[in-house]
Amino acid sequence: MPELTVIVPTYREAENLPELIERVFTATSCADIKAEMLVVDDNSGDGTEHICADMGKKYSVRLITRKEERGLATAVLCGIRESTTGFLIIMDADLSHPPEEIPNFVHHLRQGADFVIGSGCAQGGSRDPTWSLFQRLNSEVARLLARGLTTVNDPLSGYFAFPRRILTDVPQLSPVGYKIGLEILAKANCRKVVEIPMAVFDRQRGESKLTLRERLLYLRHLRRLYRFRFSRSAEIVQFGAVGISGTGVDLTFFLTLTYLFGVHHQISRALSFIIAASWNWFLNRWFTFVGGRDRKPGKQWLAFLVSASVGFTANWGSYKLLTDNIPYMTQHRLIAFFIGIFLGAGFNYTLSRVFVFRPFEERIRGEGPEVAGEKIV
Ligand SMILES: Nc1nc2c(ncn2[C@@H]2O[C@H](COP(=O)(O)OP(=O)(O)O)[C@@H](O)[C@H]2O)c(=O)[nH]1
Ligand SMILES: [Mg+2]
Repeated sequence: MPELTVIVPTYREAENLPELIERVFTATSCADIKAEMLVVDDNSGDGTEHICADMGKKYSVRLITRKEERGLATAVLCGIRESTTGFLIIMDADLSHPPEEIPNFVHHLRQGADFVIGSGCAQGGSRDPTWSLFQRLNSEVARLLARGLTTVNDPLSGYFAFPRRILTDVPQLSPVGYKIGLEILAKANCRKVVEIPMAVFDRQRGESKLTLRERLLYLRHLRRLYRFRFSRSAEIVQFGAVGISGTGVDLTFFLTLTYLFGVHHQISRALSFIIAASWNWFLNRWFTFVGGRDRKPGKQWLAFLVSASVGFTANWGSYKLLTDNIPYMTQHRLIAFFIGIFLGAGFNYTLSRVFVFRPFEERIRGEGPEVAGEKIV
């Protein structure tokens, strides 16, 4: 029984596969590692089957050809599901991930690591020297954005290994885009994480399969992962950010209507409030609340206007109460102003959360439709 499965997602990698297989098994057998390889191919039609069948005579290579589905993340998930060994390692087929490092990964797994990731960014590693400034910048920003989810230098690497046990308590893996390593790091309880610095090169043969669209999906993926990790605080931060943007809208319309169109200032105040509250409702429906889109828009919009009005009343009312009755506040109106904002936002948030957007508390841990995906273990 092998101890390690090398999962290799492939799409049109026939020209790289023979060398990859040869190098993977040379590396593992030299280090006395019993390994099998699982190639998950999306029906490339480029002779991948023949190569796997041929090399399968000599090495333990298994091919899964997926005919209905395409996509890197789901291919990796399929490989994880189909494998049975205690240790798993995922790598690109394009030889950008040196197979000679596999024994190093296994060494750390045997020492009890929960997650081992190969990194061109860690000290001692290097990335492809031909990268343009834009590519480097892109990678730096992408890594920076993931910082809140993990302490790993380069959680975006596609070369990583872990023991199957860490998936036991993971509710669901459903990466949008392709950063499955980051998904596992963020969702599984990985206490001991090891980074292996290494030289990572771009592919020599074939072309990159990852389109700009998939790279953009990374942002959506990040948002989901932050939501998963920090469900309530992420919600509050998003609600707050939406609120701030709404204040901008409110002010813009108020000034425009009053000074550009000569509308009476009290009427423009009411109008700009409705416009800003509608803006907030829309953004909160789409971004802030997980179950936000479950309800009919019309009724929800009205309900949000009511909750925003209650919030506004609490804001203005507390300001008035404080400045009318407490001499200190009369002298320090700004303090009363911010207390008002705080109370108003608190009312608005609580009402929105309970009555407008999310009636079901159990959605908190991301079991809602937005995060539904494949359950793998
Ligand atoms: N099964 C499968 N593999 C894919 C798909 N897209 C990319 N891959 C494989 O995933 C790995 C990473 O893709 P690659 O094109 O090297 O991305 P890059 O390294 O970011 O340029 C390679 O082994 C690809 O063959 C896909 O849709 N399905
Ligand atoms: Mg690659």
